[in-house]
Amino acid sequence: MQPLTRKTWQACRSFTRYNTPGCFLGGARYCNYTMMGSSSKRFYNNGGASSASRLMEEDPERKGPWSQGDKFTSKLDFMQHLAQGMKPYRVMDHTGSVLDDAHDPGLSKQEVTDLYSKMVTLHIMDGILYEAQRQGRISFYMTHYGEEAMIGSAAALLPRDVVFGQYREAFVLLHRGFTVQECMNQCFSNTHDGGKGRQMPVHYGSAKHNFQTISSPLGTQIPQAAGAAYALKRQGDGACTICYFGEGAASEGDFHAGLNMAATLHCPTIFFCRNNGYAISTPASEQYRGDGIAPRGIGYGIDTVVVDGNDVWAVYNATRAARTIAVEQNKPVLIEAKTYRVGHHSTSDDSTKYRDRKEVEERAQFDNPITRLRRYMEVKQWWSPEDENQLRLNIRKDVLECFKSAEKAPKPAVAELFTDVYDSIPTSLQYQQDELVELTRKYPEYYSMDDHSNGI
Ligand SMILES: Cc1ncc(C[n+]2csc(CCOP(=O)(O)OP(=O)(O)O)c2C)c(N)n1
Ligand SMILES: [Mg+2]
Repeated sequence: MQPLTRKTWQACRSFTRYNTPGCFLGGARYCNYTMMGSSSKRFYNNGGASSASRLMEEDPERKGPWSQGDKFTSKLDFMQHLAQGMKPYRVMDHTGSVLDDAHDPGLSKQEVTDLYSKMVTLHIMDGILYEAQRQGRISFYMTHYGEEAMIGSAAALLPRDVVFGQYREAFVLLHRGFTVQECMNQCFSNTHDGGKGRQMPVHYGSAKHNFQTISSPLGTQIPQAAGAAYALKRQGDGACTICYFGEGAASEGDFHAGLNMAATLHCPTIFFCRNNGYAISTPASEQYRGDGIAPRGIGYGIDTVVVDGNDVWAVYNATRAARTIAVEQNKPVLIEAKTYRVGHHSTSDDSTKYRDRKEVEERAQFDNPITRLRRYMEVKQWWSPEDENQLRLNIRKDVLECFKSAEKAPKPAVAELFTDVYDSIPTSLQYQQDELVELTRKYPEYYSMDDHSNGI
């Protein structure tokens, strides 16, 4: 493991074009982070990591629990706060004005309008599927209201980067070309659903789009993303994993296991925390006492940044810079995107029982991430009210067509319940299948197979 020269170190830090106010604070070795008590500024490069032993090399500065930066003090001082605090990085304010032109990612009009169109699509799809659940046409749904700017993270990745989501990340799929029809098929659990109707709605998955299937237990994706990143590093294709989770999931043990594993094994993972202020009915103020989730990343020696999660460009720039760090230096990065969950947690929740309706209305109105990007386009004179009306009309029409077709499609064959896990079906499972067939034949009035393709 070679200490990088000053020149290379500066190159590594070129991402700190974005460093004020949203610089990635890392481990004690290169951030001026007084709580960690170190002034040394050196990156360590694992030199391309070609062998397993090299992949696991130790930090040469560390001897047992001591680091070279350790200095003794005769002052007994219990630290409670970060010396500098962690200010969220922002590119444009809620009027769509860019604060510092050097941070405008400078995407073309086409690229920006495509991104905007995906945000609006997500919003309209959410509205239609949410209402469909209220009408009993699908069993469950979760909206992304207020969190649409997170699509900026998807735009900053490459298709080969592998996504581990929590459940509120359909924006990545839409950005990668997973169609609205495919979303609808999944939510209706119909025969065209890639998951063969075995998952609850919004538990999407797509091998084609490098999107690992969502699983309901919170936090499971976090160590998985670290492990998969380790494998990607060994493959040497220059890909990383991105792992999305809510601030609530960061209370799970898996969060700590995953971050520590990624830090010590030098895994190219972007940990992306969507801090929307609530874990169902538990507000952030009752979830933790620290300054959000970000300080935990620093505690694990991970480069960390806090961003304004309602600013699509802040999310985009931070994720691009994080990807560079992850892939070029084989290191994990933590991004905490601060936002607000405008919708109910899910269709099983009624948030008026634990928060003021007015609070929600104000947040939705004052700082809507979709409106912010629209204003940015208006400032550039790329967008007019007519464009807006036309776009919304077209999207609504397309989404409703997909909805109708998904609702009409038959459900998967019931026999699919027993496939795809074992190479050949074990006796215990065969017994269950035989029992199911027998019951459905005996009580056809309760177990109609009419909606299923190929019946039982
Ligand atoms: C291990 C586990 N515990 C509890 C739950 C129930 N549960 C589902 S979502 C959720 C809140 C998660 O909040 P957060 O991670 O902040 O994500 P958000 O819904 O805000 O996007 C809880 C407690 C679960 N699914 N898994
Ligand atoms: Mg949350």
